[in-house]
Amino acid sequence: MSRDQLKQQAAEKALGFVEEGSVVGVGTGSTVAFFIDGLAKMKARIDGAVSSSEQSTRQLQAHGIPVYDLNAVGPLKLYIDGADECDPWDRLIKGGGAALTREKIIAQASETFVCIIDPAKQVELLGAFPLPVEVVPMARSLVGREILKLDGQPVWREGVVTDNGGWIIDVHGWRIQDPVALEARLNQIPGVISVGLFAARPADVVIVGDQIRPKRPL
Ligand code: ABF
Repeated sequence: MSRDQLKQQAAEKALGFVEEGSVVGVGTGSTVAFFIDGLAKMKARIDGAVSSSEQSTRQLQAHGIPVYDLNAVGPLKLYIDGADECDPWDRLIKGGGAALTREKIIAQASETFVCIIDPAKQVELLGAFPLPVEVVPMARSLVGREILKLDGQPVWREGVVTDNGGWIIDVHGWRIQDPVALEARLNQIPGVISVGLFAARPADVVIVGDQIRPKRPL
């Protein structure tokens, strides 16, 4: 089975979590694109969506699914999104698509975060995928220097401007033993908008292909 087929399987399985009449939190990326296509087939049974990116908003609206501002709908029951890496405790690296800040906001606002991935995203230790950090543009060099002090290698994703007007630094070279601590540490650097580690608030459910994956006890 191809990677795309495995992504599509995970996306279709996630449709089973969608409740009648609800507003669904929707992430970003190629796996989520399959989910949005599936959601379109049941659009008469949902109220609408909150979207984590302009890209997903366009796809949702093209299917005629209403997209709401998060402020207008309050806490959500469900958020569905992909990831770049997922460890055995459902902690994630996200942000390869540069949508991490809105993704993090919606994840925090949601009761259940269902992460949909293909098997290649599963790792024992986070960090082989460079960790995205969104920064206020004027803080790029400052944040880069702070990351160097933590033995990371910051690489500016030049030319990319996020939906929030931020810039992205991808941090190479980390093998992340304590993702909760690193997330908290990076969040303290002035100019950091958000960090692509979803460890303090990990996924609640991870679907790999067509399987709901059991979480390893901490
Ligand atoms: C978003 O899309 C991200 O946070 C992550 O970077 C990416 C995963 O993309 P894909 O599903 O295309 O592999 O959810």
